[in-house]
Amino acid sequence: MPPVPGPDRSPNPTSPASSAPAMTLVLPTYNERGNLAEAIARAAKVLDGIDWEIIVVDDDSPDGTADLAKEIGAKDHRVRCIRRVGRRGLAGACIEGMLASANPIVAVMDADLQHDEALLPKMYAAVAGGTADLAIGSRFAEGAEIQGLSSNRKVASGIANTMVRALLGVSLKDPMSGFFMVRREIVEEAAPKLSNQGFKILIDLIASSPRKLKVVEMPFVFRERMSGESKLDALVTLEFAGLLVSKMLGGIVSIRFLLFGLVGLSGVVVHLTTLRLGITLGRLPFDTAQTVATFVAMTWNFFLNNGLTYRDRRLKGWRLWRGLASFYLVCGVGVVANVGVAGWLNSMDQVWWLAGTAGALVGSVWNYAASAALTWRSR
Ligand SMILES: Nc1nc2c(ncn2[C@@H]2O[C@H](COP(=O)(O)OP(=O)(O)O)[C@@H](O)[C@H]2O)c(=O)[nH]1
Ligand SMILES: [Mg+2]
Repeated sequence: MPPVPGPDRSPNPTSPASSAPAMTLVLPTYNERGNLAEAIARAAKVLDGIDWEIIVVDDDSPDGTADLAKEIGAKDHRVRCIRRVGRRGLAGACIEGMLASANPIVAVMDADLQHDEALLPKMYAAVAGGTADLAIGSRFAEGAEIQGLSSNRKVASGIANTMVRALLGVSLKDPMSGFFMVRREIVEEAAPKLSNQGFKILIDLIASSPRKLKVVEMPFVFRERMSGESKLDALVTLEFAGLLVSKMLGGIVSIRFLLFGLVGLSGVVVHLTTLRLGITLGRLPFDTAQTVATFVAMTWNFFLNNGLTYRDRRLKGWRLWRGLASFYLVCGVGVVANVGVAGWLNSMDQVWWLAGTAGALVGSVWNYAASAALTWRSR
């Protein structure tokens, strides 16, 4: 019987010829079945001569991207796949992939062939050679180009870029690139502060890093997507605004809490509108109208939080209805806390609006904490 070939590991990491540091390339995927094999083949080709591995981080794509990744991995052990079930999110996927690496250098690249893999060896040379801690594939540096981006997204991207640069005081041309290579140590250091939510990992990494990083930007041509569609939508933009505010506040307040607060404010508007309609149009007595308005607002908050604040853990099917019931329960207790605190402060001769606000704040914090633990607890 012929000997079974071992995993293809070229060059042999134990051979003296390869004292150069090994590199892990993370490919986050969601429904990239049509692109993944080509992306891996192209990366493998340009990385020839470097000791590399690829980690595909797939969020249980319905198109079976993870199966394909594992088929490829069965033939080439340098390719691995993390299949995440019940979770969604690009930033979280990138972090998880990088933290699964044991190599001194890690990189992230889109799997849809929009990023030019030819940049990888240059990034590697900069990071492995010590000229940079972080090498960024830049869509906006001198010589770069973006193919086929709609003019809407060009404008949106430009505005977001300017905002980020101003708010975070970075001078990068493309702080929101999803294509970069970095010493793993830097990711490990920043990891506890990184936000799993949202789309923008690079800017978070830079903002969360405790030290000043040596950064190089390398221009490339951002190609059009080969197959499938973009997962970036309006909600991503909102999440991104949340990330900016959260970072500006020094990371004390999470994106989730900010979004939860935003939803809560919209709930107040819904409550007051319903109350007014109930009294004027419905001719309901105040107490009845108030009860109806409370339930309408709670239901509104629940569905909005489920779609936005917790969209990475969105409840579906029977879990949705169980979640709604637990949310009513949580908010019910929240009202008691709210009224209790407000009444107590008011009775101590505090200003009425201060007492009211403090009560509402305590109620909101309770609602947030309790619904995180009960309604949207991670599975
Ligand atoms: N694991 C994971 N990957 C994602 C998710 N959303 C997007 N991706 C991947 O991230 C990369 C960039 O996403 P894409 O939708 O092309 O963003 P765009 O290029 O900015 O339009 C692609 O490889 C996607 O498959 C997600 O929720 N989870
Ligand atoms: Mg893309």
